[in-house]
Amino acid sequence: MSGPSLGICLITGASSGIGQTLAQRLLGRGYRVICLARREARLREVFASFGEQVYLAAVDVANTTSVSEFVRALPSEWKPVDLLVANAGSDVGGRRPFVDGDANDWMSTINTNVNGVIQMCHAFLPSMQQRGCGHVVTIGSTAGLRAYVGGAAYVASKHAVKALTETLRLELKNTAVRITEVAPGTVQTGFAEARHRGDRARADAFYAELPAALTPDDVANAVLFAIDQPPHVNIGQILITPTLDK
Ligand code: 8X3
Repeated sequence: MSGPSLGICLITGASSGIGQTLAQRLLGRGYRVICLARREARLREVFASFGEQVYLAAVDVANTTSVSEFVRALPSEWKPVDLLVANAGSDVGGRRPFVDGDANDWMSTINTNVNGVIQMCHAFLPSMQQRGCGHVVTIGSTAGLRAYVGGAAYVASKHAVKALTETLRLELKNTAVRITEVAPGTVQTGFAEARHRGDRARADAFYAELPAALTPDDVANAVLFAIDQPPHVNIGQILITPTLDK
């Protein structure tokens, strides 16, 4: 992906937060970007000014039918994806003790955060391997490195993202396809509000408790650093935390 050729990127969870910021940064560099999210109206609003440089699609990465229909409908000129960023993630109903939460919420988190990554990698890695190029970036979390009380499914899901990324790295050994996990600490986005089902006050209180949080641009910087390396350099993992919360 590095060098002069401007390829095709695909970002899941592109309608807000890290995904939106990263998509805009890549578009600003001239890449063509496939932006996926569940909220089609929001995608259209955010990326209205980018015309044919973007391909927008309403996709729920946790849903096998949704993903397979998207892949089938993707026009051939958009199919050779050079950079896949498996960013979509959620923690709806999280940050509470396991037994107090709803088992459906825990399973939904696993579906989005783990099965979503599996589906996207499974759909786009074969073409990268055949073409002998490409880069997969998974968005993990510090929750993939250490557990915390109230993390239940989210911690499990991000440990799985880390493990999946490491395994794929081994399986992609001796290919030119690169794979990177970017693992941020808390990033201030709409993530906490979604976790609390639109309770803005709870979300604001969560971020207010932290000495500082990361911004989506901080995470985008890490992704860009990984893809900007020369082709023989694979950045395996980037851990980013707020300086005051190391
Ligand atoms: C980090 C999630 O809970 O710190 O991936 O916002 S949280």
